[in-house]
Amino acid sequence: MAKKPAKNANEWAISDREVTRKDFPPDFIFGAASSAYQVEGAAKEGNRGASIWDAFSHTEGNIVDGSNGDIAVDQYHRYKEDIELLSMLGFKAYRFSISWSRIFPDGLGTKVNDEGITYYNNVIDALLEKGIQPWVTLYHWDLPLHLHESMGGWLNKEIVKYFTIYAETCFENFGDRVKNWMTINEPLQSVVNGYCIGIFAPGRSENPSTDTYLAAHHQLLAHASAASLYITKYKEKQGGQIGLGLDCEWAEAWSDKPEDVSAAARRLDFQLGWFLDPIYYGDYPEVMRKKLGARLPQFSEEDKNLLRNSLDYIGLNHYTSRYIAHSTESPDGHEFYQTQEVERIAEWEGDQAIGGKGGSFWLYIVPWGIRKTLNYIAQKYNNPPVYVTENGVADEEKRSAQLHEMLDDKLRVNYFKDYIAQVAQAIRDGTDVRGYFAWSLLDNFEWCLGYAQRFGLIFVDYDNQLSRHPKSSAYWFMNFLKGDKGNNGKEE
Ligand code: GBH
Repeated sequence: MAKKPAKNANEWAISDREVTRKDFPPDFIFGAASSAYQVEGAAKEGNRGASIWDAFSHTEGNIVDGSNGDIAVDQYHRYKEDIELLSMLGFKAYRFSISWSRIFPDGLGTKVNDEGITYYNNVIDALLEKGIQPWVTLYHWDLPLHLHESMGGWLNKEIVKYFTIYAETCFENFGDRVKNWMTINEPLQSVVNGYCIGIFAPGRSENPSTDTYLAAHHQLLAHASAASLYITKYKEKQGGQIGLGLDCEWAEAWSDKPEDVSAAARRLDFQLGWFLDPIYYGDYPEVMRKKLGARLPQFSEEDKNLLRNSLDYIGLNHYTSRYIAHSTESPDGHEFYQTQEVERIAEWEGDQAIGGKGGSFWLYIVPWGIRKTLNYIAQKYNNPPVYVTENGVADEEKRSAQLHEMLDDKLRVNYFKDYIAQVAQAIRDGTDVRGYFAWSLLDNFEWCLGYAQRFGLIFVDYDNQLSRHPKSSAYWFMNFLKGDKGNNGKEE
């Protein structure tokens, strides 16, 4: 790319003063997030069954540093210490996921594993004791291995039934205390990386042009089935809410040319519309239907009814943004972008980029992108309640760094300040954003990238018994949240 975007993103820069807790309504909820396979460890304890991530990470060549989540950061044994840290920092919510194969080791839903129930009961009770709301994700990518091996996992429609049994078991056992549920985290990442590119479990890329859309279709139906069950049978009694977690990069048109403008719109349809249009408008976005034809599965009338109103809120996971240009060539090099006919541009002309570089090759720091994404959701889907359920950045790689250097994470402090200021701005713009979760409480197992990518507010010393050390960003949150009464009442 030898040209510059016509638009100057800096027009979206806002105020020079630092964001404060008072820029948000008193009942706005601030929390930190994690997921089971990334933090729990204890892979063979508590009668837990294997998941597709155990199999995938134990296959040579799949994880950059050859690691796996067998021990992870051992939250299974250290949850009390971690909850103590959350409380010290002043967070009022903790988003974590339940490992399906701890509840049903083979996924089949015939016999509940009591040890799994006990573990999550302990976590939930320990959180509530500290006045921290448990935000529970039912599926954060760790499908019981048996469901994959015996029936094809997400490629088989039967999975909807098993997911619903598992979800109901969770509502029944935990719903007296858990008031905030998320069915599935980032279906897009799990199907594109798992069934198209093959860099996530289950590591398939054999039929990218069909499997990807089929797996997503079944995740949507599983969401709809579990969420409508909750809404009709549990919501009133238990007084909670249920949502779906979607990841979205902001797509800024590369130029004002109509083909770039429509490429950017298409990109958003392939990220968010893929999952939200069926829920809000009863079918996949028109542009997906046109480009994918018969490769895109169809919804029955019954599916459509279940999907409609299957959400109390949208969980938005947002990290970064890209310029989007029209392209039939797919320099990104794979099926998924080829079908969309888009090119994602982060850097051009050698020295120009959409934003500063975070510690991961894929993450550019573009604070205004979160405001635009939130405003886009409000405008396109009639201003639904949204929680930012993940936002964060990895540390810069510092190979021989001393502990004190790793703890002084200025890059992350600035990232949070700037992104959170843009969330406040989105609220002033009129969007219904109700909460924000930092990813992640602790450094953890970053999927195919292993342990080298550290997203934590709290440093985990992998060379020293997994000891926990809050980084500057953790203390930034502590100051920011001072005096936060959370959902319990008025601000001081
Ligand atoms: C989220 O995914 C996940 O929900 C969370 O579990 C994860 O830890 C967090 O973000 C940070 O990544 O191109 O081969 O390097 C966000 C989507 C998926 C984007 C992985 C970056 C890198 C895969 N991320 N992807 S690769």
